[in-house]
Amino acid sequence: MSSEKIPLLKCGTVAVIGAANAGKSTLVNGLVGEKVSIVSPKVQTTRNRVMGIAIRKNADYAAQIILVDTPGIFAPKSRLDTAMVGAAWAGAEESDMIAYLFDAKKKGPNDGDLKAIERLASLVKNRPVFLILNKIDQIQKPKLLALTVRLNELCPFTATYMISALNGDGVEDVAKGLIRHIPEGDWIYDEDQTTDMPMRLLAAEITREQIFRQLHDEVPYEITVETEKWEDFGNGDIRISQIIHVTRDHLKSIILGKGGTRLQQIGARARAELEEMTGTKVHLKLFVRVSEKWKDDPDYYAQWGLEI
Ligand SMILES: Nc1nc2c(ncn2[C@@H]2O[C@H](COP(=O)(O)OP(=O)(O)OP(=O)(O)O)[C@@H](O)[C@H]2O)c(=O)[nH]1
Ligand SMILES: [Mg+2]
Repeated sequence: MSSEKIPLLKCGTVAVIGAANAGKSTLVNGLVGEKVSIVSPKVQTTRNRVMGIAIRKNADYAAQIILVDTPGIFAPKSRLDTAMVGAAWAGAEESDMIAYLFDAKKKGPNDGDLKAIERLASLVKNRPVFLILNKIDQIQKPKLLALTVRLNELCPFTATYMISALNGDGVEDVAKGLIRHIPEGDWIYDEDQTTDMPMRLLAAEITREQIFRQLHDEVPYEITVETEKWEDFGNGDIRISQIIHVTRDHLKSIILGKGGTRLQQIGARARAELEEMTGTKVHLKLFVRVSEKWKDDPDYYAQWGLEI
């Protein structure tokens, strides 16, 4: 008989929450090892719950970490904001564990952070909550220690980690820490699955990311992207048609740019990324349409599982 030990199966959900721009999506992508959630230097990039699946195996365990990336927690003003913040807290409350990301570059917790931490102090009573100080590539050690003490006074966090989601520093320690607390149990998803997001939505997100990266001021917040058609040709080529919905007419010309050059650049970058993701040739067609009320359209919220 073989004396080889069978690794313990583990599987659980981890909600990744924190203020807008803390680096939540960057961390989720880093743990998954693939881009499942879009990232930009602007706040409120993530608008819905995005699932990313990370797998770690060794002689002792085979763990499936189901990460739920969430929109940033902030004081909501509009209907879309309220739905986004609601989705973030719902993610936290439904998960086995919580990873609370804090941008260590900040002077300290602001009013919004204090409110969030207060809520976490009650959630930590029945599940592990990790404090993850992010962006340590830009900060001095003594400041990190002071911040750790201050935040742990406000909430008895299960553990504190200091990481750079951007360069990967400390990210594997977070993975190990999560696995320690993750329940034993069968895997829920196939080994090769990295997200539950349908390709049509993921493709729309890739284009939306380019708009967040290439356009300024209010423009990214006034758009949404919809994949209208996804056609597979027998030879492996894919044709994707997407509509960029804008709330006002003047935004259309901003997105198009002089002679359509801005839209071309958005399309070129998004296409390159889609080709990398799908491993095939992609033809991407982008249209801009004025849809004044997309933010009030129940279908918009429904496709993302958001409630209004
Ligand atoms: N220097 C530095 N920048 C980082 C780090 N992690 C993330 N960033 C940057 O911070 C910005 C925001 O990152 P995201 O991952 O989009 O942040 P988020 O928390 O998901 O933001 P929302 O979805 O808007 O709530 C991006 O420009 C990232 O490149 C880090 O460890 N160090
Ligand atoms: Mg995000």
